[in-house]
Amino acid sequence: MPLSSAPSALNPHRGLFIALEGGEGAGKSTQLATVRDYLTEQGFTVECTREPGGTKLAEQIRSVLLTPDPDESLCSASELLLMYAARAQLVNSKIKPLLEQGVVVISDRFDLSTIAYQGYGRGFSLEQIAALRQVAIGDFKPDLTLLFDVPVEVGMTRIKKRSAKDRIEQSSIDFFTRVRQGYLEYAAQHPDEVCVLDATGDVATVAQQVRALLAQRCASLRQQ
Ligand code: T5A
Repeated sequence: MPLSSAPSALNPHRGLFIALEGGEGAGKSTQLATVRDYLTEQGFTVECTREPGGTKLAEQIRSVLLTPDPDESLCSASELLLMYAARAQLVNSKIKPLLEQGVVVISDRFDLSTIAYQGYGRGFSLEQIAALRQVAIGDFKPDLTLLFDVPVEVGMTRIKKRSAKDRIEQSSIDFFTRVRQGYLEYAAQHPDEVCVLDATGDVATVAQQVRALLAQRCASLRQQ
């Protein structure tokens, strides 16, 4: 069943776009299943995607972004530009067409990751990021963003058992501390766009918070 929310000024589509955000090991990918299952149970047609990636070409860009290369390091400007190249591809070739069909699209990360990682983390200004965003996706933005927040050390402990870290996961604790600060500052400034969830509890406890939040938000979105 397509979601019956009215087209908004920013997303002139009939579907709904939900982004999941958070630092490394925050549990986004784990909770994506909770969001998908809850909305499917409510009768919505749901598609999941991820960033960077989500289409054949964007997945190729993801590989360039995340695969460590001992011979040549990717400079920060290339990293930023490639994030937006992947995003433009995903939004235009996949997300917008799905929304036009009334599908609910859930993305594991979206534009707020760029503000947190490339902005607060790498040091690009929010004005530089806004200019690139405008080129890549115009005014397109999620209808709802769920920010899974955990202290950096908690997230790092969760991903420690991974055999190999990707290129960005190899960054310093200081970098991830700035990323978390970026997420929390943006959320505090945009409470209508971003819902912050305390993701330090176990998987079941966080899932319970997610379902409660969605129950509340779906009711209000249906009334729009
Ligand atoms: N990036 C991305 C940018 O720099 N700029 C951008 O614009 C974009 C879009 C993507 C990388 O790219 C960067 C950010 C990232 O560094 P990725 O592989 O997609 O790389 O990595 P992440 O999205 O960071 O995925 P992670 O797996 O690291 O984090 P998740 O998805 O938040 O965590 P999840 O669910 O995989 O869980 C991690 C571990 O913790 C356990 C899980 O079982 C798993 O083992 N776990 C819990 N343990 C205890 N309690 C809980 N509540 C738990 N929830 C999960």
